[in-house]
Order: sequence, then C-alpha cells, then structure tokens
Amino acid sequence: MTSQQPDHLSTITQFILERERDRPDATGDFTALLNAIALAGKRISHDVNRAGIADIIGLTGDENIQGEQVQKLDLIANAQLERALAPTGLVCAIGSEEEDEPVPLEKGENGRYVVLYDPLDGSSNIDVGAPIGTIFSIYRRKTPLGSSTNSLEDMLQAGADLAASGYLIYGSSTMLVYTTGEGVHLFTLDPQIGEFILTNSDLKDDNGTRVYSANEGHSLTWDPVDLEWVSQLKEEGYSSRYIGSLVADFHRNLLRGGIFAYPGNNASPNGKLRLLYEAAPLAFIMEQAGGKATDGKRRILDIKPTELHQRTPLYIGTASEVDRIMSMRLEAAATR
Ligand code: AHM
Ligand code: MG
Repeated sequence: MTSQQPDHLSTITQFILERERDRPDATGDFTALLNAIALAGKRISHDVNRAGIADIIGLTGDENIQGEQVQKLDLIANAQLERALAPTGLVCAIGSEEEDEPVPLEKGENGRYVVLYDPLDGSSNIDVGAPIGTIFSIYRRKTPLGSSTNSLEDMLQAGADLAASGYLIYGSSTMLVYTTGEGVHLFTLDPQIGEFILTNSDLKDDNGTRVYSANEGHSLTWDPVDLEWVSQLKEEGYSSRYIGSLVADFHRNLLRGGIFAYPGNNASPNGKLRLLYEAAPLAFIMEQAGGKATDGKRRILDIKPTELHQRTPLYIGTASEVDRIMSMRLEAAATR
C-alpha cells in the first residue's frame, strides 16, 4: 500500500467538507449521505461488538430472496442503514441484499440518489468474531424528481456510473473506506470519541504481494482454467489468505496486495457474489486504487445489470494479477 499520511487531524465530516469546498458545483449532498452511512456504521459496529452478550447472535429462521439464512444482525444492520438514510431526504429508494425489491424511502420523492447495500457482508462469520462489513453503492437518480417512480430503473446502472461507493469493516478496529472517483480514503473509528478519523488518503493498491484469496474448497466445481491458474500461483510460491468475508479479504488485499477470486461454476455460472452491492462498489474502489476487477470476460464496471440481485463471477485486486487470469480465461474461451 502507498498512501498519503495525513499531517493534520481530520474527521470524516471535515475531510468531505474540505473536498466539497474545492468544487464550486458541490451541493453538500455527499457530506450528508456519507455522514448518514458513517452514523449507521457506528451503530452497526456497536451492535456487532456487543453481539455475543446482547442475544442478537443467530438466525431469524427466515431466508432472504437468494435462499440464504438470515441472521438477526443482518436485519439489525439493514434497519440501521435505512433509519440513517431516510431523514436526509436525499435518497428516493434503497436496494439491499435483505430486501426483495427496491424500498422507497419516506421523504424521498425528491431524493436525487439511490443507495444499494449489503448491510452485513460475511454474516456467517458473526458468531465466531471474525471481521464482517457493510458495502454500499450510491447512484444518481435517473427518473424525474417528485414522481413516484420505479426505482429499479434508477438502480440498474453500470458501476461506471457510480457516484460513490465504499465499505465499513468491523474487525479489530472499525474502518470506513470510500471513493467518489477522486482517490480512495480510509478512516478509523476512534471508539472513545465516536468519530471516524482520517488514517490514509489516496490509497494505492500495493502490487508487490503474492497472495490469492479464493475458497479452494469449491475448486472441484471450478472451470479447469481457474484450477490451472491457481496451480500456477502455487508453483510460483504465492500464499493463500481466505477469511470468507468479502470485505475482509478485499480490505487485506487492498492494503497489502493480492487478488480475490470467486469464480462461477457449472451449477452457478455467475458465482455467488452480487454485482450491485458487492462486486461493483469494490471494483470502483479497486480501480481508484490502481487495481482492476473483472468477471473473467469484461471489466466489472462495464456490466449493465438487468436484475437487482444479479450475481457475477469476480476476480479483483492488483492489476497485473487480474490481467493474468483474464488473459488465461479469454485464451481458454477462444480455443473452446
Ligand atoms: P453474504 O453477503 O451473505 O455474507 O455472502 C457473501 C459472502 C462473502 O462475504 C464471501 O466472500 C463469500 O460469501 C464466502 O462464500 P463461501 O463460503 O462460499 O466461500
Ligand atoms: Mg455479502
């Protein structure tokens, strides 16, 4: 990782306000939106930290639209985000891993944005105290203001049109990372004063580390080219690191270098991860940090979604590593 170490103390609010001040067209909307997400993040972080003692660990007994077991904390995190975003009046609707359809927000008819999120990514790790996270995407609304619109149209936008994206990681410390397309910035929550403090601005992916992150337990179902790729990496002495929380695996690779892969297979050609609130927001961050993200054929940010909960294979990380698997996959596809 390379980054600029801040020479002065700055909270996330001060940092965003300063950057907005430099832009004559800035409305202050992003300050309000990111503040709302940071507020929800603090609440979720508090809930996650107390999970073991507050009887909020465990399953609700329901499944989400994707057939996955819903954890109590998934729903708590989902509600915290909605409660923080609704009062801003800036968001006409939210899309969430935990909601079947777009949810219009109260006071949001004139909201100029839609926000999509995975409220608690890696939630199977909740009970074991491993890092989990929240991933978010912010798109500008395309449908006219004031109308009661079909927000799905506002949500089915390519990642290249993202206005901002980011994630929170609830680990040994709570961190917030975001981009608006002008670099990637990292803040750490100081729990004593309840503020996110700037720790690194303009993060750049470290392309020196030879690490891959993939669930090799699934490798017998993989395409032969993915198997061959991982064999090559092993022969070259790469290390493997896989937590099973996308946010945590991504965050480590962003700071230390490496590539994360969740390929498709015959049974699930599009893999497991969701385009709109997992792959695209992280791809925006990775590209801003100098890395790349692909589904094996094309740039993640160029994919125009057709469904809210659309899945995609994902290879994301250091540019040269993504180039390697992408050219292996394209070559294999050409000879089939
Ligand atoms: P979730 O959003 O329901 O938590 O599922 C996504 C998670 C990712 O965080 C992680 O990369 C992946 O699922 C792990 O899946 P697997 O257990 O198949 O390796
Ligand atoms: Mg997830």
